[in-house]
Amino acid sequence: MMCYQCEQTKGGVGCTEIGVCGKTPEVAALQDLLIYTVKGLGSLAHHARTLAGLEDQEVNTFINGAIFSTLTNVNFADDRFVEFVNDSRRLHKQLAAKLTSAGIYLPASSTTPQPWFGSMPHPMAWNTQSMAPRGVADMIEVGHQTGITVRQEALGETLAGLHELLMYGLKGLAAYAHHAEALGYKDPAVYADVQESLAFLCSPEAADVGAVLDHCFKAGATNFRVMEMLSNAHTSTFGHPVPTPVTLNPVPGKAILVTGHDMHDLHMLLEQTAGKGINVYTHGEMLPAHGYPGLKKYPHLVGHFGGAWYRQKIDFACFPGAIAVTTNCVLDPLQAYKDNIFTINETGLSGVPHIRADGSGHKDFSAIIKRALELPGFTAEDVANASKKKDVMVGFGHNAVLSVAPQVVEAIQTGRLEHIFLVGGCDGSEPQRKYYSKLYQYMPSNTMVLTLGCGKFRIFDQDFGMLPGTNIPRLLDMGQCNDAYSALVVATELSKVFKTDVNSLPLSLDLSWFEQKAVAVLLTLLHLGVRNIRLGPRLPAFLTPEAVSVLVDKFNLIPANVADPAADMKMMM
Ligand code: SF4
Ligand code: SF3
Repeated sequence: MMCYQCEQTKGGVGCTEIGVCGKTPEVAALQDLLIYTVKGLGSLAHHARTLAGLEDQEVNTFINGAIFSTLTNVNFADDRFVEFVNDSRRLHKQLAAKLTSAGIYLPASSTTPQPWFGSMPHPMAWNTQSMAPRGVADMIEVGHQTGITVRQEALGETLAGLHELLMYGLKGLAAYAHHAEALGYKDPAVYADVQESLAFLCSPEAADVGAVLDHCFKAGATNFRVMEMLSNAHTSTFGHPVPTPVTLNPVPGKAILVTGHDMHDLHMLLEQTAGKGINVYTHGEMLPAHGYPGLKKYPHLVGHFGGAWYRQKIDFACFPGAIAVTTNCVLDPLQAYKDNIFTINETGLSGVPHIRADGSGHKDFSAIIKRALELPGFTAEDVANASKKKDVMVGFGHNAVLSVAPQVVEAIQTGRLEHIFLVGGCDGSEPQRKYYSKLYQYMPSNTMVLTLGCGKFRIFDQDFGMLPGTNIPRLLDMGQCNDAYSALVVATELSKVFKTDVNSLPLSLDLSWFEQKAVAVLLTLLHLGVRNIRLGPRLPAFLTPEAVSVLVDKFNLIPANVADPAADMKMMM
């Protein structure tokens, strides 16, 4: 195997024997094969749209979901990938038949093999081969021929890495689009953009560095629209987030812990648990849910339990109830809680029950509820013995922040607010990430910090006090990683007030990245022309020094100085 799609990749180079995340070489091969086959299906869907105006919603939904399943820490179940690959080939044949019956035939050149597929044919040709493998072992063998190393051999490391940059950006945006779709929000242009990029990656044009970079920034543009769509999906369904204190202290009673990003699942679970004497807690990226009026109205959404995703083996092992995993990040479970955990949507773990939606999108969570009722939950004694923690605040989406914008503007104009930091992105277990914890210690008291993503867990329970002379907290959490959209809305509004551009505001972006959603957000920022972004704790392994230098020259992208956060702070001020 060879995988370098996330920040924690082995030695900052690549996971080759087993993933640091726990991904086995077998699952890695199946994921590579899935991406290969989806490139073929995406190409066909792109041709069907452009040549015949043919739109296939089943294919559109499938492509985004399948891509999402290969994100870091989403799915480790080999049987699910076999199913995805078979579905991709089935949908390909189905769509090809529709084209044929419409009298549309693709030119033979559309399936010309590209050198970066090595000994494999063009993915569109493979998808229609009748003798293609069906069993797990066969698929793993073929999957080994579709990995990154083949592209590196044909394209060189820089261009192969840029192909991956585009693919990872697509993974992030497909995941966000899939969340929005769960709430009934879709944009035909987003499917079209994803599939055009998949077709591009199978075309001779993808041998050109400039063309690949253009597609990367185009993916950033698409992701901006997707984050906006997801933000609208959340706020139209659940209302705009409002500042809300959230307790970190459990309460006595049966319990379910909900982790991941999918608020639609949390909502369905809250509906199905209402009146059953079960308390629901958020974990990880689900914390911002407490700020949404349409979710906080449920009295049995009682609080938040645990920290960032990488602590889940500790948090889940001591949670006395059932655990529902809606999206990333999920890790191979410990025996201590394997019987209590359930995966939903694109997530998957071998040997763990998985809950699917029925034809109408409804998910039956009765198995989770049954397990929660079997388990002890928090006893009065547990609660009495637990150390008491202070509440944390959530709910500072763009609506809430813009409602205090006049005070923020006045504070900037009078010098009471000297600088705003946006410290957004992912968290992780590596020691270098202490940089982010330390960075906050050097922030002068006349500064504010906006957080988003699971990176917030570095400081979410610390008291930063109020901005001098105001009733505005210095620490404002804007939400999940996709709420980078909210941060951009606020930055754009501030730049209008000050009649300047975002790059000239007293604002610094210090981003922590881990997985491919963060790659999509980074591409969006670059597409919008945001400069001087700090990125850490390490630069992506898939970008060679040559590729990094392009981004440094064009956008002044700055590697975070993880060894010296004080120096970084000085530079940002
Ligand atoms: Fe390694 Fe990250 Fe790939 Fe997992 S997802 S195999 S940790 S690079
Ligand atoms: Fe975190 Fe997995 Fe990226 Fe959504 S939950 S920010 S790492």
